[in-house]
Amino acid sequence: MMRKSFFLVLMVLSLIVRGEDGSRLWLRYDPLSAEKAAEVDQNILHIHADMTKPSLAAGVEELQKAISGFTGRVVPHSTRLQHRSVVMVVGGSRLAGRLGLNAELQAMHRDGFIIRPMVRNRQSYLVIASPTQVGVLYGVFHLIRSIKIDEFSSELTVKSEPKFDVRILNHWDNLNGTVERGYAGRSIWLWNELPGILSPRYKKYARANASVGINAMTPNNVNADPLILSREYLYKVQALANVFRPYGVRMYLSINFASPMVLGGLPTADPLAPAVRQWWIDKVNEIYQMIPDFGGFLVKANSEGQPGPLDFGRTHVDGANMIAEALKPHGGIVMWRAFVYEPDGIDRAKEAYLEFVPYDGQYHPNVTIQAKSGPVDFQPREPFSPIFNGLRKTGVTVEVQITQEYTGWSDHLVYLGLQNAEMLKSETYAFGPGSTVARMTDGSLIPGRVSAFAGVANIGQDANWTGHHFGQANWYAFGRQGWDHTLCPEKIADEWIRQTFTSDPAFREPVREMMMSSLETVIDYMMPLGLHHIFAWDHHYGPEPWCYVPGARPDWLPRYYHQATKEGIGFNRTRTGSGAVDQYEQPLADKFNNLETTPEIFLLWFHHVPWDHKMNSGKTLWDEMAHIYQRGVDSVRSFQKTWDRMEPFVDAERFRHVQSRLRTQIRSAVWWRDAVMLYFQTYSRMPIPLHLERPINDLEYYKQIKLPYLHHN
Ligand code: BDP
Repeated sequence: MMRKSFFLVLMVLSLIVRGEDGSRLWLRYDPLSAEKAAEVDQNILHIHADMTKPSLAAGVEELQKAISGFTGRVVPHSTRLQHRSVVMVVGGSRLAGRLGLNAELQAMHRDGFIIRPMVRNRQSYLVIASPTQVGVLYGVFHLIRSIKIDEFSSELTVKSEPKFDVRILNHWDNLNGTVERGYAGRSIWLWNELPGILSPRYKKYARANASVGINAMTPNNVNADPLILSREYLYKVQALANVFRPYGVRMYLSINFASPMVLGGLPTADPLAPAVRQWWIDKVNEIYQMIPDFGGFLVKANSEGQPGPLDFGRTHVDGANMIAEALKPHGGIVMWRAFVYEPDGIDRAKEAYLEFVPYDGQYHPNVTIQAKSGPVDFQPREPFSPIFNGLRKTGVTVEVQITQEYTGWSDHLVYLGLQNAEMLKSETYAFGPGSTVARMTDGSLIPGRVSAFAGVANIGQDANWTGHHFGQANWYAFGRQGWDHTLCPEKIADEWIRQTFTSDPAFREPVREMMMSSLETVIDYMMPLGLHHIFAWDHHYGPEPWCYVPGARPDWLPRYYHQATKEGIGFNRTRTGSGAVDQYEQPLADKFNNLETTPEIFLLWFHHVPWDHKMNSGKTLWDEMAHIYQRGVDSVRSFQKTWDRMEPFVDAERFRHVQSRLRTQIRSAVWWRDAVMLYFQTYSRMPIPLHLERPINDLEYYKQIKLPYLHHN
């Protein structure tokens, strides 16, 4: 009793001192209820693991930390197997043999794990076993999560294997410390201090990733500075890789295709030039000497001004395969981005497909074509990119954005687990029904290729890592979905809430509901019914459907996408327009080609529609738009009410932070509604239905707004 209350006082004191700044993410190991603590106390008395294995040592450290936080008891590590131990077992070891686990482990994915109660010589253990050390660590995190979300018991039995092999975060961080499209402060990589000083955040970062199964990362922007491949920077990269290694997070790098010229002083970067090929081979060898488990390269080539093989009269295949050949002897891969939009000039949404699909089958097996989930650019809602049904003999990777470039930065509460799930579940029909985007990319339907899931990170130096406390959920969900894309986003949100805040249903249920409606909400007040890219120039935060910048590429301007006229609005991608519908498989192509069968959520993506077109609701298109924008605003209002009711359940610091962000969100939502409706009204010349809220400023006011908020870094 004495001991317990002393412990509680200590915990409370430490909370007061530390404050609740969100820095612990979902890995908050606070005291459990007496009943739950007793269950843990009874079942986990010792931990047994081979401490010479770094990932197992990390697992022991984590479990000890968690249990001491949960129950106040330090669980000793024991070199002997003892009754009621957690036993960590790696496939192929003597211990695995003694426990009879080797055959089963051999048949498993290398990152997979088993958690199983076992009884030997009248002693009972909770075994966590995997073919690899890192897999055991994943099992440890699973066990800790089970405790937090009330799924733990002495009978806990789990067998879990990841769906994607490579689950990778792409940081768009520049070497000067800024972050492209980052809204959580400056870069966490302190390049100037590296390799000598290792910020404690690096290990915390790796731990957080391991806890959700993320096993790879690129630290630098896809608009890559060639300097990253210099010897000087490789030492820095090596230092980071060493910190990440025990947590199974492998280092990859974004590279600049012209590096052989800029760094190597060659006159060309032509992928067929022998000197260039040799330069890459030498560079790759140098990297593997320093980082033996290096993962490979991410390449943005011939896109938005980046150099690439096309500059030398070669193809993407030539470029990707040259680099793949340099990496192959070491087991490395090339993640070659498909975010290109040059050739056709009629419809940007068609271009990645046109540029990559004709070469299907020609890429080496260690190349994966990394394509954004939608055909344009991480919009609040897009249909899936047809490249996922076009490439059938090539490894393809879905790239999603975790950072909220197009969904309100870190100011708006938007749960992107929903957006990922919508994309991954989309039916492509490439090999008939069941050919979802997830199955086209996870190796199930195109075996023998790289299987990967990539996300553009939302992490920065902010104390809470992601700017918005709810941005953490997007990092969390990305990892969980990379591990298992069949997990329901609602379950993921629920897990995250319970670990990050509380399991109390009076908090958990309303907050989960808020998260579950948050994606539809942002779509409603930004770009409903298939509207897309009517964002303001460059910053992509607010609306600017009128935007015109002299000399700018037409496909960087909103009018290109909304095509509003006095008659109607929307991009005609049917057979009478750009014909993009025919990049989809049947029956989708016909379905999208026909106004009547196109789902209304994609209406203006595929069709140019008269303002008085009759919608399913019976309203005209114009009235429907007005209602939907209002619905988005109303929904943010309801988020505010929900959150204010949550005050008793949350620490003051996080409560106020989220409350303040919701206030920003409602102001932005009203801004979006008014600006977009007033602007399109100049075309439709129809009234905003009188029972809806009236605009609070006139159009001229909104047109004056330029970057109203400072950049976040
Ligand atoms: C766009 C971003 C730009 C990125 C580009 C990319 O606005 O900053 O460099 O995507 O993905 O959405 O390469």
